[in-house]
Amino acid sequence: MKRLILSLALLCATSSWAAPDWVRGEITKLNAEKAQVTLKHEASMGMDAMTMPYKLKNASLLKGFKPGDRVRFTAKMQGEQMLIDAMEPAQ
Ligand SMILES: [Cu+2]
Repeated sequence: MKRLILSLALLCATSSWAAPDWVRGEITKLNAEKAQVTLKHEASMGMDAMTMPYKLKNASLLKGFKPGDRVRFTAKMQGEQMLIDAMEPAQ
């Protein structure tokens, strides 16, 4: 499972991620204790639409969100994984 998560993260690590841009998605799972969120994101910046887990820069970014919420977020590579540094409600 860890291997799968890692390869998904690397799949996202295209050069276009160097300049963070807002991506739209929907929360499918969240875990405040682990500062982790699973997002079903749209096709964007060379990535296909997919559902994948992300680490958050700060667990407080999850405040007020629940599964099913539509959000937009920015993320960048931090070591071997994607790290969300901003997330906000979206229509
Ligand atoms: Cu992805």
